[in-house]
Amino acid sequence: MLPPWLVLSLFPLSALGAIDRTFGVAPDLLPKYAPRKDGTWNCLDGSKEIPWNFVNDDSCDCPDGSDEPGTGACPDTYFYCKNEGHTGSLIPSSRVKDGLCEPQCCDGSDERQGVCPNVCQEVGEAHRKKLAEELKLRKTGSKIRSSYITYAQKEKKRLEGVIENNAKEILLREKEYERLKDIADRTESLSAAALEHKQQSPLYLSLIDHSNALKSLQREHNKLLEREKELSNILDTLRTGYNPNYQDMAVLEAVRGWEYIAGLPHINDVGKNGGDSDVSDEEAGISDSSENVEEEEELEEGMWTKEELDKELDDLLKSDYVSLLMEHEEHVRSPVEGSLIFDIASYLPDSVVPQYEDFKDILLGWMAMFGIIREQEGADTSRARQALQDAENALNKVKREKENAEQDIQKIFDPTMFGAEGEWKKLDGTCLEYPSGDYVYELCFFGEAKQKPTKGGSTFTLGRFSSWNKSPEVQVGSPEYYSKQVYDRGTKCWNGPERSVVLVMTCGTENAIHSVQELEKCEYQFTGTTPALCLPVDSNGNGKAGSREEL
Ligand code: MAN
Repeated sequence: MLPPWLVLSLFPLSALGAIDRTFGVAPDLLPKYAPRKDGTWNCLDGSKEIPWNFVNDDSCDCPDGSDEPGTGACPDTYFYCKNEGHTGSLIPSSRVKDGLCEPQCCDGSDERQGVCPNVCQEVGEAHRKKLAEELKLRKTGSKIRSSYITYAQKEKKRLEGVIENNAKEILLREKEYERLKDIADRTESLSAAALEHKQQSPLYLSLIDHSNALKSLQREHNKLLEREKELSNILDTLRTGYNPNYQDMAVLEAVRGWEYIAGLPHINDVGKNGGDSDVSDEEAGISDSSENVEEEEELEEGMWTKEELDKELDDLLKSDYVSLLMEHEEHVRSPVEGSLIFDIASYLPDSVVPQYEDFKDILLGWMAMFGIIREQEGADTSRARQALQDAENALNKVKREKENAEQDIQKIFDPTMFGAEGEWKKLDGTCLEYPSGDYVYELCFFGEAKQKPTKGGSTFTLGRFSSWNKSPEVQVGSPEYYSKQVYDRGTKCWNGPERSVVLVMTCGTENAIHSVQELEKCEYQFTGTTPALCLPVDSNGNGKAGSREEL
């Protein structure tokens, strides 16, 4: 015979008729489910006092239904399943004792005894396994994400370097631009006659003579080089091809002489050691004969080396001598027009020079009109202008580069672009593909999405990156914000909207698209994974604030 205490513990209270008044109460409300000393209890909304034994008696007494947490007798309330071995959950009271096993109540407590089995151990186990796998994925993914952040920081440093160099280059190029502008302005303000006069300067004429002489020397030098090459070939052929048995002293002398000049071994000694009668060009030292004789000679100060001559002489000969003449003028501050009227400016304070120049132009205009002086003819300014234009283009190019680098830096840590930590910058321009049906879908992060037919036909643009998750309730910079990207303004659909894509992403160790669906006509949804969404996991295995579990 079993002792009475054991009999009691083998049967649930309800089976014995004893009612558990706190059955179905969520843990946070448990402290409120206790009777007063006089055996009464207040409904949770405080609207009514009822006897404690009215709680869970399967009859609804409280207006807020709080007296029936475990029976489902009151509508619009919630029942709490403890789900021991897994995690507890709330279900609507309407689903209590409806004869159906709720997946949220794995312990079967929402139904009468014996209706639903308690499967919480298995469900809990599977759930914990899934969580562990997800955690592992998050850990691996977050390491990749960290490398993305490091990349963004390096990219920032690189761009800062670009900006610094550009700033220096801009200063230099601005000076160069001013210098060339001055030359171009001065060239333009010269009359053709005045320019002709200047070009009669002995210094200029001598410079032109030097230039012409250099050009002629260069031409003669090139001819001689050609000639030397041909002669070397003839002598090389003679050296390797003559017959020493004929004892022709004139030939031998010529061969010996050539070998001395070209720094070659005597041909009869070549190949003796190997005993091979066929002498290759390499063995005979023919291929580099010209270099053998070159000895390092000391150059006088300012003289050019052979390499400099090869590389820089052409550029020197292309110099704009008229511009040089103008610069020379500026340098020595010689009179501009050979008349006091053109010279006065150099004696005036800077502040009155502009007014003086205006006055001078008007005066010269009048003098030309009355035939006192000849009308100014445009000097040949095209080269000076071209040089100025080139300098301006080069300056603008560096300025644009600097501006772009500045904008790029801004974007790297902009939460509406590459994230507050710059974690998305690494993916800028990374393209993913996904084949589906008759198309291959392509999406380049922060660029363009495309639909490329595999059986011919034209590719459709599905849109360009326009924003992250646009929902007004989603906070900028939150993980949910970065879980969606919108690409819009694609090719217009026949009788429909412009094509667009919403890319829905979750944390994963790879950047990949996993599905493509056309939810509405020409409105596509891509799903995918990326490490950029794998937030770091702390030592307790939890994500940082705002991680996926907390969404
Ligand atoms: C093309 C594709 C389809 C789209 C139709 C709409 O065939 O872009 O995805 O539904 O056009 O006409």
